[in-house]
Amino acid sequence: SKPLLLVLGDQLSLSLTTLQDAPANAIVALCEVAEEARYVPHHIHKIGLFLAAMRHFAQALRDKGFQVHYSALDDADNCHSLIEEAERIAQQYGCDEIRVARPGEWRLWETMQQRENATLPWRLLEDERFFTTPDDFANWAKGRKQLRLEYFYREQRKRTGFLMEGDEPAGGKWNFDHDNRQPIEAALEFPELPQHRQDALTQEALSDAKRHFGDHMGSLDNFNLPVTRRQALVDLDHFIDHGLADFGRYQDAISDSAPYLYHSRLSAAMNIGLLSPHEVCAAAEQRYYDGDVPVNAVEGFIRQILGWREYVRGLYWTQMPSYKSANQLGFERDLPAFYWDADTDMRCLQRAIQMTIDNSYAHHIQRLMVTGNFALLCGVKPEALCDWYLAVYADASEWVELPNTLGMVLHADGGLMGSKPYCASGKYIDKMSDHCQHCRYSPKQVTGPKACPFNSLYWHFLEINAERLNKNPRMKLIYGSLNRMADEKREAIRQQAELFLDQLETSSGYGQLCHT
Ligand code: FAD
Ligand code: DLZ
Ligand code: SF4
Repeated sequence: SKPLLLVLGDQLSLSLTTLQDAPANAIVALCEVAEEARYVPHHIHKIGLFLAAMRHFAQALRDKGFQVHYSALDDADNCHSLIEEAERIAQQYGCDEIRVARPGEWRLWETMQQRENATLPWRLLEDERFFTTPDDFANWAKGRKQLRLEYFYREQRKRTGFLMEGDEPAGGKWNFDHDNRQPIEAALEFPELPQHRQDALTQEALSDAKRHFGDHMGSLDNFNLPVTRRQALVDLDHFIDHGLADFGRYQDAISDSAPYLYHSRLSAAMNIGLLSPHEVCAAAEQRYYDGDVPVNAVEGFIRQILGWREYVRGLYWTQMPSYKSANQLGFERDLPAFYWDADTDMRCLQRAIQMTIDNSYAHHIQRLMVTGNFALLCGVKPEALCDWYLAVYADASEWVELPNTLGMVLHADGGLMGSKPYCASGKYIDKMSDHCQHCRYSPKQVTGPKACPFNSLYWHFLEINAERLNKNPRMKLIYGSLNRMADEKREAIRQQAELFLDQLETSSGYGQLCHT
C-alpha cells in the first residue's frame, strides 16, 4: 500500500499520529487552498501564520527524510479545496488511500467521513496531541446530569499528576480563582513579546498572503507570531520567565493600552501544533516546584490548558453537529457593524476591537466580558457572532471557538459551558479596567445621555430573558434586585435600552464593509 499522509494547517507536529510508522513510499501532503482562507474572512495575520508555518513545517519534514508534496496557492492546478486537492495529489502519486488525523472542524470531518468508502478511501485517525480524546470525554460525561469544568479538570489533574502531591492538590486547593481577580493597576509593567526574525520563507509567505488576501482585516506590517517550533519555544520560555508569576493575579484584568498583560499568547502556537499542551503545562509546573512562582499562578494557567482547553474540545466533538444550531435564548440580531472596524464611541469595545484588528489577538476577558458580553446583552445571533470570532483571531479553530462563543458567551447551549450567562453591566468593566476614564459615557449612570450603554442593556437583557433565566439559582439575587426596582425606573431603563438597540447599526459581514 502507498498512503498519502495529509497534514492539515493546524497539524504541524512531528508527533502527529498520521506521521507515525509511515511506510517508506508514503507521500506527505500539505495543501495551501484559498477555500480555507475564505470560508470566513480570516484576519490577515492568521492567514500569514498558516502559510508561513506550513511552509516551514514542510521543510522540517523534508529534513527528516519524508517525501513531501506541497501545494502552493499559486500552483496552476491547485483545486483550492482541501478534500479535492488531497484526492488530486493522491491520484497524481498513485496512492491507494489518504490518511488524515481528526481535523479541528466538523465541516471537514463530516466530508472526510462521507468519503471514507470512496474509490480512494480516506482513513481517519485520532488526533493524539491532546490530553484526552473525544471518546475519553464521552466516557466521562456518560450518566452525569450536569457537565461542569471543575470535576472534569480535577479528574485530569489526578490522571496526569500535574500539581498533585500524592492524592492531594498542590497548595491544598484545587482552585485558586479567588486570588485571581485583581483589577488593572496603574503601576504594572508588562513583559514585551519577543520579536521574531523573518527569514526568506516567512517573508515570501507573508507577501503571498498579502497579494491574495490583502482586503482581509489587519495589516502584516506588525506580524510577529511564531511560525516555527523554535520561535514558539522562544515565546514559551519568555512567558515562563516573565509572565507566569503574575498570570494568576491579573488574569481577569483589562488594560486600555496593553493587549497581552501577563497572558501567554501561546494559543495560536499550541493550536497549530508548534507546541504541545503537555510541554507547556510541564514548563509551568516546574516553576512551582522550583519555588519561583506561586501556586495560584501556575494552577490558574494549567487549569486553562488541562481544564478548559480539553473540556471545550470534548464538548465540541460530543455535541456536534447539533451544537452549532443551538440558540436557547432565541437571539436574532446581526453583528454590530463596528465589530469589523472598531468605529464606536464605547471605549472598552473600541479598544478590544482595535487590538483585535491590530494583532489578531484579544485576551480572554476582552473576548468574554467586553465584545462577548456586549453581543450577549444585545442578543446577537450565534452564527453571526461565531463567524466573527472564528475569522478575527489567529488562534481560532471551530473546536475551541464555538463552545466559547455559543456556549460560554451567548449561553445558547442551555448551560453546558457555564451554569449562568456571563452578563455584566458597566460597573464590572469599570472595576476591572482603566477604560472608563477615557470614555464619553459614565459607568455610574444608567439612564440619560451620558449613561454607559452596558447598564441599561444589562437590565433589559435580564428583563426580556426572565422566563428562561430567573429560575437559575445563581441568578436569584440579581432578579431580586430587578423585581424590587420601581416601575418608573424600570420603564426609563427599558426605553434607554430600546432606543440604543434601535439605533445600533448591524452588518451581515466583513465583505459588506470592505467592498462597498
Ligand atoms: P492565556 O490566558 O495565556 O491562557 C493559556 C492557554 O489556556 C491559552 O493559550 C489557551 O490554550 C488556553 N485557554 C484559556 N482559556 C481557554 C478557553 N476558554 N478555552 C480553551 N482554551 C483556553 N481560544 C482559542 O484557542 N481559540 C479560539 O478560537 C478561542 N475563541 C474564544 C472565543 C471566545 C468568545 C472566548 C470568550 C474565548 C475564546 N478562546 C479561544 C479562549 C481564550 O480566550 C484564548 O485561548 C486565550 O485568550 C488565548 O490567549 P493566551 O494564549 O494569551 O491565553
Ligand atoms: C486557517 C487555514 C488557512 C488560512 N489556510 C489553510 C490552508 O491553506 N491549508 C490548510 O490545510 N489549512 C489551512 N487553514 C487551517 C484549516 O482551516 C484547518 O486545518 C481546519 O480548520 C481544520 O482544523
Ligand atoms: Fe465601556 Fe461603559 Fe466604561 Fe465606556 S463607560 S468604557 S462603554 S464600560
